[in-house]
Amino acid sequence: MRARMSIVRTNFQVELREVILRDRPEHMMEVSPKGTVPVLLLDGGDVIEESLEIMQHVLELDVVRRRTALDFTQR
Ligand SMILES: N[C@@H](CCC(=O)N[C@@H](CS)C(=O)NCC(=O)O)C(=O)O
Repeated sequence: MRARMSIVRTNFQVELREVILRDRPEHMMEVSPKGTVPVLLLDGGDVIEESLEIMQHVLELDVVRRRTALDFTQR
């Protein structure tokens, strides 16, 4: 839930896939053999498998994005 909340809060675009845990999709198991949710597959192929780490990653990206926007408005 916290991972999803951070994504909603920051408005990052993701492709959200609901998973039925008793019938895990093959692709999910390929990228994350651990088989737990949430799991975030990044554009570059890296995988984040812990909700706390997903949240931290998303919030850090948001800080960078905000700083960049601020720099731009100050020019
Ligand atoms: N520490 C993990 C826990 C993840 C976790 O246990 N997720 C549950 C669903 S909420 C799960 O995938 N369970 C797999 C199972 O029950 O087989 C995190 O916060 O990301």
